[in-house]
Amino acid sequence: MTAVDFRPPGFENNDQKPIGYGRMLRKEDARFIRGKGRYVDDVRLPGMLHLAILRSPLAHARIVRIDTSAAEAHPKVKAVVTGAMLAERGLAWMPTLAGDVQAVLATDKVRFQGQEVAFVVAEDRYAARDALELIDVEYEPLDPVIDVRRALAPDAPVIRTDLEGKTDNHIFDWETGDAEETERAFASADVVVSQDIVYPRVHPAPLETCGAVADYDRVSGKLTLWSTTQAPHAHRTLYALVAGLPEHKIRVIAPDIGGGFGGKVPIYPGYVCAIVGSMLTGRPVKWVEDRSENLISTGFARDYIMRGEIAATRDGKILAIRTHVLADHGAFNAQAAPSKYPAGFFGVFTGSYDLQAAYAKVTAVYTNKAPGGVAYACSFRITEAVYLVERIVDRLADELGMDPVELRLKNLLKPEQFPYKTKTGWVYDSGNYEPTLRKAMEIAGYHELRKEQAERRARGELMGIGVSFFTEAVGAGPRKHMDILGLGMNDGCELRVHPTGKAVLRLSVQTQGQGHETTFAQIVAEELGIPPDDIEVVHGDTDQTPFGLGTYGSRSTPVSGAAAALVARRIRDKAKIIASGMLEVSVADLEWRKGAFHVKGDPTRAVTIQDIAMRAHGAGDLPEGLEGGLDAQICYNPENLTYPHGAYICVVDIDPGTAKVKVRRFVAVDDCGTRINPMIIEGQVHGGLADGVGMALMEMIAFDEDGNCLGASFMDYLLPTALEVPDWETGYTVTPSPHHPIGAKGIGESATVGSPPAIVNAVVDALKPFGIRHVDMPLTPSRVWEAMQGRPQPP
Ligand code: MCN
Ligand code: CUN
Repeated sequence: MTAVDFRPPGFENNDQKPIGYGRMLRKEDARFIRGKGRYVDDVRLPGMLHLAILRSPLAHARIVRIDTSAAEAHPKVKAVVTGAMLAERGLAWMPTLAGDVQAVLATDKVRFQGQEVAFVVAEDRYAARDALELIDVEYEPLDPVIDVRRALAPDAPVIRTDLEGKTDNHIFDWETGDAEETERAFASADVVVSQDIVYPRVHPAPLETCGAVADYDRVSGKLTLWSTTQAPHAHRTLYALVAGLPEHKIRVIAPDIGGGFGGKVPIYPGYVCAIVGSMLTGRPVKWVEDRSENLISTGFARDYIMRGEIAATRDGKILAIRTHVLADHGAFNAQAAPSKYPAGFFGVFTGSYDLQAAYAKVTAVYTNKAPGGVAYACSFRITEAVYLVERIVDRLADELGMDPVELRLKNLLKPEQFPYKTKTGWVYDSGNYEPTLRKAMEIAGYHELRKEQAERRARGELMGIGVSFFTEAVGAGPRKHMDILGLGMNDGCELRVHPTGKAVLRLSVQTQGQGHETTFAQIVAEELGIPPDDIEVVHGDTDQTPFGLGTYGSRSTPVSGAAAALVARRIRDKAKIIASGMLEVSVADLEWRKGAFHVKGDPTRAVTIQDIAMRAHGAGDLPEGLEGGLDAQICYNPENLTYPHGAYICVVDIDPGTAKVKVRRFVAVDDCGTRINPMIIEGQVHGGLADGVGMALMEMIAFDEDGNCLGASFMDYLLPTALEVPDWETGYTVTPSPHHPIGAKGIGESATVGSPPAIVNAVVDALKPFGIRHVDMPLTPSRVWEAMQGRPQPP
């Protein structure tokens, strides 16, 4: 056996390693670009029936009577189910991931427009939809609570009359930091700035809406559920608890997912309806919602009304930050955040700055709107936190007459402060902030831009430059601090190396477009020297993968990525013992290089991982006490979150005649530690920046005073297209995570988190000549125009 100079295909002519190799194409794209992806709606089973859901036209009403007889008489209808029927079986309510309950089908009242009231199972999708129109529901309209500020008024109608003893719409108060210390810092400050800031309700709006195919086998008692889920294992346990079925009788399959963005973390009534439909009819049942249903009923994002306050010295040293938030959770508290974090990770609102004190209070309330709250690349509400801090830091710069970059540079945490414990108890693992901001300034040509702005201003043109700097916290666990409904946030991972040295990696996380089949193969390739193409990544099927909590909060790389590296190292440890036997040297005389164990000091003697795999499974002897095979399994419990950071600079021009904002340039410098696949990272960042342009300039789920959703189609809910976004200018720095085995931090939500404040800061900067200090998102032409006219904004 001689040593091969291992380089995976495509790497032969360079010294690149599997990790960090820039041109490693995505393995999954072979099927996507040929139209061979398999989504839930592509699942077609023999005898499959179709389910459609009747939704409430009213935001708040008592259900007086439901007459389903005409629908039942429809020749193609197999079943019509109401909340009352579910209630008889104890299935009318289901637990939410936040520990609340949510109606599967309304029984007593409807609580938001679009709420599920009844469902029909029919021979085809059209018949199911037609039959919905034959269901006659008599509603007694109730006063809707739409404005979150009104929800807490003593005379506000109580929405959750189903909860025993509930006499108001209050959900929780959550506090963090030290109120008194913060008050002292504010009292000692030269300058205090406060600002009311609204982060509007938005929607992740993935291309693929939610759906499920349920197939309950009455003979075996096994339920198979194909569903649009970001967390197959967690969902399975919830179904087990609701349906009283053992977990091994439930198989949850998440096939290809056409975008999740957090909207596919919650369990929706539609999934449960599909299961009930299949159990009732004994046939497979498909439910796929349409675009309007998705926009009005599945998990929204944000809806935080924030008051931010910042205290500083006259020369620009930030002393403290304080905030009070009113959080609109809709009719059911169904946000998906770790149990001990009812406001998600909003506690990182102190951002990237060295402060003396901080305090936040979040008050969450019920309103007659759709449930949700944690979605749209939010990193568990860090989007809201970063927007708050980056807006008030800009307000402070304005108040002090300082350049926003100078103010940030003066207050950013210093590299020697890491690991840094924030005033609200988060331990930032690593960071080196100033070079990241300097790099963004260099790419942007910041000082020249300021000169150009001055010249344009003199000519009456409206040009703005906006900066944001963010620190994220991604990769939930560890399990002792973080769980979802009692399920600890750690991830299983299994690796099997076959006799020929090919491998199968089984993951508990679930890709929705992030390219896991490629990047996780790269991690194992790096650790074991097996080419990425020889490593199959299996995920999204509870029968085929070990238990774990799923993909959201950019936790896949920090948690499952670490698990993949460590499970590969476990195999390598065993391989080393086998190699010592094969080479007849002691383990201490071996060194690992490029996919092979080499005898130290003798370049001619080595065995590759493939040689070792064959020996592990082969007929030859293995060292004393060693079992055959080359498989390993792990359950990785992260020590801490990872804390990526980034510096963004945006340049906008505003048409003084129409108030239309154009994003002229956008510079994004991200630091996600060790970069596994630079091309995929770039794609993640580009997508998140486009999200940011959408939220900053056009996206909002609005309601009229009766609670009618005004964003129920893409005519009303605007998404950015290639026309509205500039050519992104990206850069990066690398500050590895000290506790992650390969130093990687998450990246999947960074750009969505970091970009909205940069854009809004740029627009407000452009509007400075008008004396404008803040405009709430979305910065549509009409809002900007109103602000330019000095008219107050809509609440
Ligand atoms: N990556 C890398 N090097 C790093 C970090 C990440 O190469 N240092 C790669 C990863 O290996 C992975 C991708 O970048 O292929 C994203 O990794 P990570 O940051 O771990 O995020 P997740 O895989 O956990 O994805 C979740 C995140 C979230 S929470 C939302 S919301 C979001 C996002 O991903 N939804 C998306 N990006 C999305 N991208 C697509 N296409 N579709 C979605 O639904
Ligand atoms: Cu908050 S959206 Mo992502 O965590 O699935």
